[in-house]
Amino acid sequence: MARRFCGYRSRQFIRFFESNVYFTNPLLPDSDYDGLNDGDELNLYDTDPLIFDSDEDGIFDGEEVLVYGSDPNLIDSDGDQLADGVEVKTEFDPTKWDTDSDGIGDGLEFVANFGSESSAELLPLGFIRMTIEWSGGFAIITTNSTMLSASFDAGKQKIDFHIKGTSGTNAICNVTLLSSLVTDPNNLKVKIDENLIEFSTKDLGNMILIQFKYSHSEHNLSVELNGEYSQINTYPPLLFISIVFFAVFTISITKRRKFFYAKIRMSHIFF
Ligand SMILES: [Ca+2]
Ligand SMILES: [Ca+2]
Ligand SMILES: [Ca+2]
Ligand SMILES: [Ca+2]
Repeated sequence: MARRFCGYRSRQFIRFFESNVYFTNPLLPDSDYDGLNDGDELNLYDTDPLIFDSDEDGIFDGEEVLVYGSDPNLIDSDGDQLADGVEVKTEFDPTKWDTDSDGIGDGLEFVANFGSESSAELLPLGFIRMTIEWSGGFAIITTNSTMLSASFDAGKQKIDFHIKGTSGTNAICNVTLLSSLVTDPNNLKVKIDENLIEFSTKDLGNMILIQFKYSHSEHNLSVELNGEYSQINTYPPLLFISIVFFAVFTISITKRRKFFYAKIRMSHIFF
């Protein structure tokens, strides 16, 4: 009876302590639902039991400790200049400075894959927002896919990116661009592995939003803005007009010649 009383008192004490000192929920083992118990967060990992991502790098404390082995209190666990969350969504190891052991750090590899002016941040629900820049423009790509590379082809006026994700799962991608980069929205094309797919656009004033969906596996995506594709579209009408003009001109000359020769022959007959 005394033990039960002590147990009851100690539970009351712990609940009081949780509610008034740590402000955790005394009725929940994991107040912030990040996969780590409140006690372990306080005593083992020194993380905040009320914040699911203590270092704000985009990965829950529980995932950092139990899945990736990264430091839940450090944005960049391996010191390679890439935040742990960005590493996970760009297929680097957040615990290795040089994931593929080729002597080039992940930070530099990231620049090689996405360009020196690119940046990335992790958003809720496993989305990544990547900004790639080039001379005269930029694109913001937001997707739940893992991004492996992205670049802008100035000659073909298209953005290419290589993505992957768990096979069969649904993927969403939004690409936001300056409207001035798109001469005619009707010339926009979105391709997945060189096949055209449906997309929608939204006018955001000086920006245009291009949205499309696909099913995950590993894909090459491209968003074609204008460039050679608009030229190809405008070339056939110009060619057609040129051919018609040439045909009319040739017929006209031929008729004139015939008329001229006929006139000569007629003049021979009459004179
Ligand atoms: Ca927790
Ligand atoms: Ca974190
Ligand atoms: Ca890192
Ligand atoms: Ca490397």
